[in-house]
Order: sequence, then C-alpha cells, then structure tokens
Amino acid sequence: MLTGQAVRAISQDNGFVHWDSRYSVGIPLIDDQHKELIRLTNELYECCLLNDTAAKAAFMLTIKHTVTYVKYHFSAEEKLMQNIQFPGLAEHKKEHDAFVVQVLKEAKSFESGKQFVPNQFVHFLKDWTLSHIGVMDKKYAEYIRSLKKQGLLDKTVLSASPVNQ
Ligand code: FEA
Repeated sequence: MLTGQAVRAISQDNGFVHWDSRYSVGIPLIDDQHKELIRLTNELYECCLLNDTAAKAAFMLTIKHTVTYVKYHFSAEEKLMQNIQFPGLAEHKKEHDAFVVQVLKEAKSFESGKQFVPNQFVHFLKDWTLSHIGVMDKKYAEYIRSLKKQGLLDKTVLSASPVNQ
C-alpha cells in the first residue's frame, strides 16, 4: 500500500501544479491553505499516474482528506469575509457550496466504481481551484487592501485562525 508519505515524496518531485506568487492573496494564513490544496491536487495526480490497486486506495483516502480540507478552508475564508463585512460573501459562498457538492458527487461515483475518470477529476480540481483563487479570492483580497489603505482594517482578523475545527 502506498503510504501518504510515499505519495507526498513523489508529489514533491513531479508536481502537476505548482504554487506561484501570482496566486497569492496577500494573507499568509490563506496562502498556506491554498498551498495545501495544491499539494493535495498533486497527491491525487500522482495516484492517477500509478494506476494500480494500492494507488486506488490512496486516491480514495486523499479524496476524503481533500473534501475535509476544502470544507475547512472554505469556512476559514467565509469567516474572514464575514469579519471584514465583505459585500461579495453570499456570491462567494455560493461558489464554495456548489464546488463541495460537485466534489462529493465525484467522490461517491469513485467509491461506487462507475462513471469516474480520476485524471479528469484531478484536472477539474486544478482548474477550478486556480481560477477560483484568481477571480473570487482575489476579490476579497482587493477589498482587504482597500480597507488597509483607508486605515479601516483590524489586522487581528488576518492572523487569527478564523474557524474552530
Ligand atoms: Fe474561496 Fe480559496 O476559496 N481556494 N480555493 N479553492
């Protein structure tokens, strides 16, 4: 069985998707969470490449871990947007919710063994994550920057872990 550690080691060698400073939203707490999402996407990609029974088990485990982490990250961002009274929160949350529904649906079809193409799923995960960060997450980042400029930002909302797990 391929351990998480082994998969991680492979991921570090052959990243499918790499963190880049242009994805930064300027908030270290959130950037670190986005980096973890990218790491998980790489882990899933490597499982697809290996394509054997052990890799399938690792893929399932990693999908479960990804769902948990995505939910954690979305809660953190939503709490942050709430704390700064970001006007685009409802629209942003709608995208988060739809994504969670989609990923859960994919995880179910993987579990049941029908109509699931792991490679396709990993590409979907990568494309969705990067475009969501680039468009939606950048919007609240911009809002935070404008609050900062006006001296209206309570900096503690950026460093405190916004969710209780
Ligand atoms: Fe609004 Fe953040 O969510 N990044 N992702 N995915």
